[in-house]
Parts: sequence; structure tokens; C-alpha cells
Amino acid sequence: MNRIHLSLQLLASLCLAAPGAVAHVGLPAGGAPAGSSYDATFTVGHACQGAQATTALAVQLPAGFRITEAVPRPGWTLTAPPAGSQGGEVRWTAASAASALRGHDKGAFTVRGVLPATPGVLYIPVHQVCDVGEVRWDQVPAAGDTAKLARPAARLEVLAAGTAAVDVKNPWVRATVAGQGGTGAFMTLQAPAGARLVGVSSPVAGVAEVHEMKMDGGTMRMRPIAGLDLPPGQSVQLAPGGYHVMLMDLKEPLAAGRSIPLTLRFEDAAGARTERTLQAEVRQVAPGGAHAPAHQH
Ligand SMILES: [Cu+2]
Repeated sequence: MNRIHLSLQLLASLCLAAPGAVAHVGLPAGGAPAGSSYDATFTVGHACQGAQATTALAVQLPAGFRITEAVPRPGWTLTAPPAGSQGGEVRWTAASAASALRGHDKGAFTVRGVLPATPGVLYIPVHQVCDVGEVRWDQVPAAGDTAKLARPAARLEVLAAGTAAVDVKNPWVRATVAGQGGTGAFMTLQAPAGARLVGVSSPVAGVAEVHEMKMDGGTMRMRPIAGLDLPPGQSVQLAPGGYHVMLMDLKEPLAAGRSIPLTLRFEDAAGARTERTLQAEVRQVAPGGAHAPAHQH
């Protein structure tokens, strides 16, 4: 196996950008396995527009989700369907103005239950009531439509067995020119329950590895690592100048604009293996230009 150790002069330090835009009322991205016990924790980021506080939250449980219990909040009254049932509404209501969720305070509202046995995507409408006004988070994207919705319903990906509960945002691969043997792939990973990235493969590369950048005698070098830990709920960025996926022994030049498949392999704390296959767009430079690419000399 030919290992490539290139020394890179870094023109940009690793930029710790904020994770992708978060829906105003939503569930953690990344999904959860079909048939598993799941704590659906809805996060409220702020009150309705022009309002001072969130005073009630109602969640419409989707068919296929079997509720175990809704978690009470101190100072809020709670109504919920009986344990073991499907559908219906869970509603938390602030008992007084003092216990309402103020302004930009973040609040967590949890419904415990069991996910459907069949993989798919659940859209869960949430009704946010404020001291002034209300918002119905109930928009569901049309098939194939990636446009941003103003009031998206909470989204939960119910995963097939073997699929990793890991959210992959903005995956991209740096374009190559003819004769170039290797390139980098970059993305932001987040695992709600934690995971470890232990391997990568792609049909366009003979060899794919997870690399880190490290100072070595005054020179920044990259080298393969056995695994990359994804702490629960934390965004881990693979970016130029930092951790990255190294694609080597490329079978063809990668032109900007096309997409290539990448399969990421993960391991959980118990050693169970899962994977996730995604399409990464080939780009000339980092998106937005905010993260200047590392230049090779
Ligand atoms: Cu590398």
C-alpha cells in the first residue's frame, strides 16, 4: 500500500465554523435505528417572532412511534397520550409567566418511545405558542426539493439496521487534475449518541484513509489515524488543514461539479459496526471561500 506523506504549507488555520443552521424547533440530526427506544428531545431555540417567551409546546406524535412517556418540566403542566399508544398530542404548558421559556433561552422537551420497525423519515409537527403569537412548525419538504422551509416540521430519520446514526453535512472533495494521484474529502460529522469513524472507501480510489495533520519538526504533515472519535452531539469538522479523508490511487481525474460516492464506516462504544454511504460533490475550493484551502507546494 503506498502511503503518501505530503508536507503542506498551511495558509489558513483550521476554522471552527458554527455547525449548520439549526431548525428553530427540531430533533438532533443523525437519526436513530428502526425499532429502537428513542428519546425524542425537541429543542426550542427562541420565542416566536416579536414575542417575549414560549408559553406552550405541543408535539403531534406520528403513526408508528409508540410513546413510553413524556418527560415533565418543572413549572409546566403536561398532557400526553397513554403509554403504549400511537399518534395523539403531547403538550407542555407553562403554569405561570415565570416558568415560561424566555427569549433566546434554549429549552428541551422530551418524549420517550419506540421507533417504527420500518426505516424511513418521520416528520413531526410541533406547535409553539408564545405570549404573543404562535408558530406551527409543520412544513414537510416535497420529494426532491432541497429548498429551505420557513417553518419545517421536526425531522427524524429512522435508520435501517447497519446504517450509522451519524449526520453528515456539506461533504465535498477537492477537484484533481490529470495525473494527480490523491486528494482530500471534507465534511462535518455529528453523532447524537457518539461514534468513531474507523474507515472509508470510495469506488474512485484504490486506497482511502482518515488522516490528521500534525506538526513534525516544524513542518505540518499528514498521517493516517486508526479512528476519529465523534463525541455525542458534538460537531467534528473534517476540513483543509485538519482532519480529512485522503483518497489515493485515484482511478480517474475528479472534475469539479460531479459527485462521488463515499462510504464511511463507524464503530460504537460496544464495538458494533455501522456505515453510511453518501455523495460528495467535487469542488475546486472550499464553499463560501471562508475556509481557505490548504495550498500544496
Ligand atoms: Cu492526507
